Amino acid sequence: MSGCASTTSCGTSAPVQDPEIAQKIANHPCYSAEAHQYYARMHVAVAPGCNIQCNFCNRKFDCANESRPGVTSTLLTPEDAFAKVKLVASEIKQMSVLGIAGPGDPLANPKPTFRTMELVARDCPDIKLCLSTNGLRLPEFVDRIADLNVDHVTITINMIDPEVGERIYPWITWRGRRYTGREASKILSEQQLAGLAALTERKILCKVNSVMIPGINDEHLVEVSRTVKGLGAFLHNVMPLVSAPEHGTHFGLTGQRGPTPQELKALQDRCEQDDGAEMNMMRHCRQCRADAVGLLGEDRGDEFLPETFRGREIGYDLAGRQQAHEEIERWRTEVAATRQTLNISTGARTPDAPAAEPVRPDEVVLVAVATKGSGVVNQHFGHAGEFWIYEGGPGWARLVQTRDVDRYCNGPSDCDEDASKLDRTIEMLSDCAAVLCSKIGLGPREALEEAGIEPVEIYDLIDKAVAEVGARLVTDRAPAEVGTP
Ligand code: CLF
Ligand code: SF4
Repeated sequence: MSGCASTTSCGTSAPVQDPEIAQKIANHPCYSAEAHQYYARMHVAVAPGCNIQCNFCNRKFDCANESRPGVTSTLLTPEDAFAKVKLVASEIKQMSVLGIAGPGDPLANPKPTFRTMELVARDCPDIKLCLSTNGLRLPEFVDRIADLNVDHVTITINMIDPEVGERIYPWITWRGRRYTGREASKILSEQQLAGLAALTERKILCKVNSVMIPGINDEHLVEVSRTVKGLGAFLHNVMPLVSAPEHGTHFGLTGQRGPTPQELKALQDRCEQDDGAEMNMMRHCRQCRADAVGLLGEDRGDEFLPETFRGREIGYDLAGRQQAHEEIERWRTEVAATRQTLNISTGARTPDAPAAEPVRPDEVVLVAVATKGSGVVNQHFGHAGEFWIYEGGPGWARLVQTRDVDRYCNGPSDCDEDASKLDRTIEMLSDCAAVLCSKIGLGPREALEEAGIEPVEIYDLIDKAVAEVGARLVTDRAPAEVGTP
């Protein structure tokens, strides 16, 4: 599990000692940062409508409470979605979770949402069901969710104070009436919190998503974190507002900016520190689209267009999937054993080491990693579309963020030539002490060095490489340069 900045606790502190919870998160890529290196999710876009209006949303696009703004998913019927799930399950065997996250609000479209889940639950017993909602209608569907064995529910809670809420939500539609202003936010908040409490009472694992909107709810989100933790939420995912005029949203058109990666990390750190909410924080969200397919950092949706599954008879290879998962688990066990031998902590109490108490060293540096997954530094610097940002230090390798960049190299013809892309990548990594990648060209190597970021060519386990390079850099650097990044 991702996420701790405090010295003693982590993204999965007390709750993961419960074996039942450890089991639930073990192969869920969003609820466990470690699992997201190995397991994939898929979404099916079966829920078009929404019952509220967020100022960061334009209905032409997917729900921005769970998705990257500005992308539009193709809508499916439950039957088509079911066929797609079976096809993806046989092609991408590490796909372990089906999420319904839009493109509107799943619970504003209960029929297609639950029909899809019923079909999948019937024929695909090893797929976890996951749901993401704005929460307005959550209390009325809690029993249905429990009956379907939906084990993971995400509720987007951007405020608990209607005064803050009225700057985010212009209106809601509830029980056939439209509400505006503070009254709208009051109803929304009450419903969200009541739904959360009812779910956690039934031992359904809940994650809360919050969109960080600087100047509107950024300070307030620590209080949100504290409140949802009190109601039993397992994980808090603070995501950055992504706001551009071309998205046509209220915030985009009025110039409301999103946070920088550094501002986002600072808020996430506050939420989990002792003087904040001491909440488990998710650090590896990719704000994926409502029809996303694949590992969190990738989107293989183009391989599964409707013509590949519509009207086809598709079987379900349960035995083949189980075998693939067993292989993944064997590799994870090996990686965990290496960590243990080298005495490296990822800051998490993992299911395989539930009793370990992670202790963050006093001095750490940030290290960026280029990876295609599987726990290994295995990507060329120029091929990376994102970097994973780790805290590295003696015996410490903790994932704290992922950052998108423009792929620098798109093949031999334009590799190492786009200086502006390289400049932007270096700016994005400016607070990192080193970049770990399997290969790097001369141009970017020199540019990184000039910016004071050490390029390290390496092909090894991420945790091992981050801890080793981090330990060396902490020792090499002057005391004034290290500390909490
Ligand atoms: Fe999908 Fe969401 Fe379930 Fe994950 S996504 S419904 S909990 S299976 Fe994950 Fe994607 Fe972030 Fe969501 S990375 S946007 S948190
Ligand atoms: Fe848009 Fe999602 Fe908000 Fe509905 S809940 S208005 S779909 S961002």
